[in-house]
Amino acid sequence: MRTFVARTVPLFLLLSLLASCGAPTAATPTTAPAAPTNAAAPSPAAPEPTTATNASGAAPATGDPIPIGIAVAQTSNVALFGQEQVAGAQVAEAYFNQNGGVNGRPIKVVLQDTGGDEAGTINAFNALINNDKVVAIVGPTLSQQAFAADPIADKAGVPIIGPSNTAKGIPEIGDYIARISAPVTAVAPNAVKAALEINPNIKKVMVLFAQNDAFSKSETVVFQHTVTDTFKLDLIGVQTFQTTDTDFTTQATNVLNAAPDLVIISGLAADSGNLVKQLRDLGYTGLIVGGNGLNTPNLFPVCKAQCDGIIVAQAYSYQADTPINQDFRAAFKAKQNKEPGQFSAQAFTAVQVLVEALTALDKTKKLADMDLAALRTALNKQILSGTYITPLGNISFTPPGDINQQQFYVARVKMSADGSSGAFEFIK
Ligand code: 1QQ
Repeated sequence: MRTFVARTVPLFLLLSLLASCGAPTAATPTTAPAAPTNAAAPSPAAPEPTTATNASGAAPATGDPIPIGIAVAQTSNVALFGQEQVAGAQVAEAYFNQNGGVNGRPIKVVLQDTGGDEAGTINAFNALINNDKVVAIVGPTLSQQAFAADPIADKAGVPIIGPSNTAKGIPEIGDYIARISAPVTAVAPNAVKAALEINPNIKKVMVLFAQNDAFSKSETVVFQHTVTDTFKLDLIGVQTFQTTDTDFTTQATNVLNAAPDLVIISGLAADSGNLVKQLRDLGYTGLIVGGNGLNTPNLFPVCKAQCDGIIVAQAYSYQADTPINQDFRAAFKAKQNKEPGQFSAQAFTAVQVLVEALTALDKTKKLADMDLAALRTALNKQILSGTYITPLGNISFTPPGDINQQQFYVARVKMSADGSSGAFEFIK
């Protein structure tokens, strides 16, 4: 059976169809099994056949699944981000398969754990490329890992979509490397601007960054430039740490002695969370801007109540009022019981780009008629030429493979008084 899928079925449409059919309201959106089989029985909430074939309808995908690699950190401290990415990719798999997959054929996300370092990423890439024979890879989690592993995929002619690699120079690694994670230059300055709106009296700024991490080094350059050149503030000190550090007494003491009005941190979640906690414990009361490494709710158990008030720029808001985001948000909440964060939305978007590029490609050149190498090359070209309506907004790619994205946000961490729960509250 071949089903032509013009568009995916927005969940709100499905829900209103169900309501008009008199079916029970689907409070819990149905999700397809990871890899539907040919025996796929219609799910209880599936629309009647007459409505399933309407202009925007599609039957759940069936047949031989198309393997898409997901190489992110499922273990180590970097899994604070990677867990969110796995969740986003799995929601995408279920959602797009439920909505017709790739012209009726399902996708299958194949997970390979990179761990937190470069060697693990290279192993994961090699396994996906050579053993799992994926058509493309979504990954890795860190820019630090991407600089080591992406050249291997590029050489093998396997398209990479970086879901969270924001350092300068990622798309330039090679022709097969693209990203849907907006670069630090596009995102980071928004947080400094928001801090100045909260406290227009900010004069003295102190910057800290993880010197063993490529993203943190790239982001701090942007933050420092924003402080001195864009806003003409006084950069009174720059301090370094390691992503493996747990004791930040030296840095926190130096900050307290310098008495800045604003502290800006570029690091990963565990280290930055501990740094924030120790800064607050020692008595720092000024504003704190965190970079992309503080952009996960998995930060909250690290600094607990002391996370309160951290300002973080975002490339995604779960409140974005578009049909695809409403669908994603509902599907994510049904599965995870919480609002999706940026890393989940970006992983979903990376899978979406692949599904839509594969769908477009299959219409011009049958996927089944290409060998794997030809398919990977044609897919890479297709990825770069498309435009996509995603939870991140309407996106496309620059010729080197960087994302064109319009909309950015700023959030502030709001913690409960006892520090047991928290949320990103959007202020822009
Ligand atoms: C990078 C990042 C990290 C914070 C992603 C988790 O932006 O490594 O580029």
